[in-house]
Amino acid sequence: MNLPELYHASLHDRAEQPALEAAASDGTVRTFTFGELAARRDRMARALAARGVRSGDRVAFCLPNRVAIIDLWLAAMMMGVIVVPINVLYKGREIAHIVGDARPRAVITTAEHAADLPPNTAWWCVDALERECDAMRELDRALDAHDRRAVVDGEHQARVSAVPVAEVTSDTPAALIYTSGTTGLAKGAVLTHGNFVANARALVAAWQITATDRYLAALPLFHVHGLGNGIQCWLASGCHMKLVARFEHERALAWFDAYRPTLFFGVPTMYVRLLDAPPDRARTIGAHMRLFVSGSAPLPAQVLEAFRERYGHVILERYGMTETLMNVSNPLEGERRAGTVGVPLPGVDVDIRDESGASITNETAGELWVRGANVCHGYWDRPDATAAAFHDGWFRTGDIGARAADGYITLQGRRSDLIISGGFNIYPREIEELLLAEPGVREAAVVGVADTVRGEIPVAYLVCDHAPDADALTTSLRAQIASFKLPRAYVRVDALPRTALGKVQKHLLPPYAP
Ligand code: MCA
Ligand code: AMP
Repeated sequence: MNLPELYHASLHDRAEQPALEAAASDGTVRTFTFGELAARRDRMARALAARGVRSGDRVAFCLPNRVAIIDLWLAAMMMGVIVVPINVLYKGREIAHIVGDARPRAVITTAEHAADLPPNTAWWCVDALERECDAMRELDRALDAHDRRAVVDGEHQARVSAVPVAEVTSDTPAALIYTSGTTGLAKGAVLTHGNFVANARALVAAWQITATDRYLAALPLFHVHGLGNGIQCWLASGCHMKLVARFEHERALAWFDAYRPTLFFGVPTMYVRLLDAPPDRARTIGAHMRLFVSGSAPLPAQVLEAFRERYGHVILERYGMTETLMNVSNPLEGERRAGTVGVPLPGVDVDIRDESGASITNETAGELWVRGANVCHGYWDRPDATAAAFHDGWFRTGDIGARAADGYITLQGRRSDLIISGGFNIYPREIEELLLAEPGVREAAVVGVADTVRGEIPVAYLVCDHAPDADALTTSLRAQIASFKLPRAYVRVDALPRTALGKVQKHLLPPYAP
């Protein structure tokens, strides 16, 4: 099955049903029906086709959450176009790598963010695209009121052009989503229509999402948690969604009060923020909620417990990756066990392997290998990285975990030294390389330090000629990388602890005390 087929029951069979509450192009919050979304999809497809976009092309977006991303996604899926999401917090260097690798026709972004694009990057202004689609709607209306054929002259030809539809199968790539390896250089996971369909179906069934649900979407749509889980579960189930530009903890409670969602997906940092709610308000919110889901980073057991006390709900924790979408989930019915990610989703095989690649059958920890229709086919233009990650149809996640006798899986760490802060990934190597380019820095090691709100925060240990000037380093780095990657502290050390072979032993660095 491809994605347009998955969406058909919502977009066409429920055309009159309210589908989405979000800011329109004029900034006012309004509700769109599924039928309106299908019409917006068609206009966006025509606008893209008029710009020369064809099946197999890549189109990137670098935007905070807004309806245009949904229009783009729906149009691209129908046209066989591959969407390349870019984190809106990224800066020129980070974007340049993605754009250079994916070679999209253009990046759809705002005039403000266009300033962060590397020089000579083709970009289309999202506001101009939306205005063009709105004008198309007006023209369509005018044409419908008159005799279409009579007014179609050369100028109008493009605007009344046919909606471009391509042949799309479950193996057609739907998105290239960039995720870093230990080198810090991001690779594009090629996720197909079939991957998204398998993931959406598994989650809708496992979490029993129905058309009566109301989903509050505050996760960014440029990562798979928001895009692969949120958007796909919404469209697959035909439920109602409220889309906000981004999670703002000062406003989140007001959204819950006014919208009365039944469903929320978040990263642990969002749940920590929600714990600030006064108890009465939290109880009222909890009374109309059905399900809170957490993922992208470990949910501390004490947050799960504090949230249960405050909201009367046990957060359901699940585990996934960009390359695989969702693999493992705590059950909707039955025990949601704190500190564990639950059991493999239907259709997903999880095997725990030792260093030699042999299956571990007792409760000893090993690397999680996964297999299923949810797992990507490989990395864009990187046969070497694809070959290293896949073995006999299994994908090596790099995550370390153990399976209890009753099947529950507990994650214990990662093979790489990835830091996850607020649900965003940080590869120490990338920051270390930038620090080494700073004057006076001779050696650098970046580590994740525990933080109650963000889970982990990056801290840099430096061997340098002079005491590090934190402000100067921050100013320099801020221009080069997303703000969530900035080290929160710089610690000067005489030397980095190293093995006889010269490898830095980060666990032997002095503990950081703020
Ligand atoms: C954070 N900032 C943002 C956004 N999020 N800016 C624009 N758009 C965003 N979406 C910036 C702020 O401007 C600020 O920048 C800094 O981040 C911290 O913001 P603050 O308001 O203090 O945020 P918070 O209350 O601490 O919450 C942060 C957050 C954010 C909203 C939880 O970390 C977030 O959206 N995380 C979600 C990440 C995600 O979707 N991960 C899924 C990856 P400054 O520092 O310059 O002031 S997919 C994945 O991992 C796998 C597959 C999986 O299993 O899901
Ligand atoms: P990404 O590289 O953005 O695809 O992030 C995927 C990584 O996030 C996984 O490999 C895990 O290390 C981590 N992750 C996702 N969900 C969880 C979870 N529930 N608990 C711990 N780590 C998680």
